[in-house]
Amino acid sequence: MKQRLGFEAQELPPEVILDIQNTAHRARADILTMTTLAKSGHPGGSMSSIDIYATLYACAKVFPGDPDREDRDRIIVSHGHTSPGVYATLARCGFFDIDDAICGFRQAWSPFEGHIERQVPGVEWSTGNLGQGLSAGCGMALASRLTRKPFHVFVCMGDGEQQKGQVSEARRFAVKYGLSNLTAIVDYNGLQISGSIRDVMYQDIRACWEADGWRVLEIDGHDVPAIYGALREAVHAGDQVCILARTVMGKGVPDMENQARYHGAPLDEEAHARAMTALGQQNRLEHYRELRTEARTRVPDFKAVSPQPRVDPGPPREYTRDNRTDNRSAFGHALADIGRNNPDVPVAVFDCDLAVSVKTGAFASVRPDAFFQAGIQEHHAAVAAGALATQGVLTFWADFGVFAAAETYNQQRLNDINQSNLKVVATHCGLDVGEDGKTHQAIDYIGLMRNLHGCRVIVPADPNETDRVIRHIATEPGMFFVALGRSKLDVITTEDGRPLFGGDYRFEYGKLVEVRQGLDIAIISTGTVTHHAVAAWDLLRESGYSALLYHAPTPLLVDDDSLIHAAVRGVILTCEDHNVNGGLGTTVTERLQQLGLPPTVIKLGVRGYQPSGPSGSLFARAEFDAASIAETAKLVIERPR
Ligand SMILES: Cc1ncc(C[n+]2csc(CCOP(=O)(O)OP(=O)(O)O)c2C)c(N)n1
Repeated sequence: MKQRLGFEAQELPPEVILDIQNTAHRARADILTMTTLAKSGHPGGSMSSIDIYATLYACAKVFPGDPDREDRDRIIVSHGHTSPGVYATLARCGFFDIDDAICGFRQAWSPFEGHIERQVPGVEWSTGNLGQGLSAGCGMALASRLTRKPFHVFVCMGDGEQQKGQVSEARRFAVKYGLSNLTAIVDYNGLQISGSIRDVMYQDIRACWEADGWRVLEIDGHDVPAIYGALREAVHAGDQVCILARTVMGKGVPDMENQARYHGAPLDEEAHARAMTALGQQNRLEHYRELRTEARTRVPDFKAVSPQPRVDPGPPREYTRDNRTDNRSAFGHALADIGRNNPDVPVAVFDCDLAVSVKTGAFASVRPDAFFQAGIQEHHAAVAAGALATQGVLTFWADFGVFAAAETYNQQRLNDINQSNLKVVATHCGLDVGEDGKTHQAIDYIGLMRNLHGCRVIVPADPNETDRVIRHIATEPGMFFVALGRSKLDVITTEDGRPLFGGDYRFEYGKLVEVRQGLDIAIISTGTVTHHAVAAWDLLRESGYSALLYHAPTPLLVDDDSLIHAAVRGVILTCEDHNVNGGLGTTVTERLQQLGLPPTVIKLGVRGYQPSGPSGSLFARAEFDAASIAETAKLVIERPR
């Protein structure tokens, strides 16, 4: 199919309309062959969306020969299960060979996964978990503004998908920030897996979009000139437009039309043959079955890119005994410094109605245009920020730990899958949240984030380390989760009173930091608990014992040299303001096992939800305050071995 590159023309010339219609027609056969060959997939919605896809990919500014061109329009398909339709259209537009898509669909050796994947040229965002695409679209629409690269963002969605709450979060955000370069297109086929969208969960889709401030255009979603006309109007409008495209599930094959069962079921081979006849297309099932073995050897070699801009982190701030503060304030100051030092670099900070507590206010004053208040819409904020962070914008999202991890775990998982460079800064983590009580105790974030293969977790000890960590992650591509507590803290010092994380200290991911030396036992602590571990070390010394104390800022990775040095003491005490399962203690135990080292690990940490109260008393209750650490260490040292 020929590319049009833009929506300038008032109308499409007849030969272009015919070209698009032919593409959609051939793509229908591709969809059916792909799904029948794979014996799975979602043909019904693919066929209702296909005229939209064919028109959109033909006319938007996308470049099959250069899929990552910076000024391309972004097309996000939020109902990622319509992958057969997306792959067929992209192939027919020249992004890759249709044979590869048909043969490789849902095969482990190929990128053509069951739900669309960013590794496929032309796919902007991996989706499948419904309801997230519009948020990703908001992030990309913001990227256009912040990077000053004019492009349009189109988000295709299902109608059943409209039931997800995150869709309305994204709608409101788009209106608030005037994202007129964002257009939504809903495939309004009236069906979802369990039947009619009316019966499954009634919703007045048009009214919902309008209530949130969008203008709605209703069209026949199989009429190419009408689709073009609506897209053209939306692209040139100065407001947010949603195109409700009335379609028919399974469109084109009479046996499939309006049948919810074909939402997620392929045709069997006989029905496939009948469908090819109905479509007037050659039945090439056998051909493709044979081609599969050969196709396996020519998987397209394409890697999605997620650029992160270079920033000058600026000189670190140094906190001393005289300026006692909390880690979150140190984060806020470092963030404001980065914003101030890099006026020409696209940066963004997202907040969910907690700026005062998470300390992003200073940044907001320095760079008001780069500060995005998403309201109490964490699912949306996580994805919008995550998508923005794949587009050359240094992006931070700060929130309470309980919302940044547990509340939005699936969104973070998709950010990870999409190779986002998002920097999540989670404050009020652990029992250090204090008086807020159980619902606000983020005591599982290390355990959760350890499942994300690309996300690095950092838990700094004091304001100096926090400052260095924030400047470090601003210069490092990739996704980070930085966990901070709530309390005001003294600066951790060396034995002779110098700030431990000041001077020429350089943060290094995975490296344990030696805080104190000693022989009788090794203590490894993370985050703010290191303060208590230092105090415990003093108590032990008063009792005539000596402990080796390491601080572990990266609880998912501990370096072997330090671990071996600790292991020589025979017993390692791990201390963390986190569930004892899944946190630092787990990492240490596992690594020792892998190294074949015998020492006993005693894990101090959270063993159950705690009540609300001052964090010091909660630490004592959970038995990882200074006195408890020292007491446990003494018992272990004095135990006959
Ligand atoms: C968050 C989430 N919940 C459930 C599913 C499982 N699921 C896949 S498709 C689908 C129905 C989608 O309906 P619709 O958006 O109307 O798409 P269509 O049936 O038109 O293809 C469901 C529930 C999912 N993928 N994501």
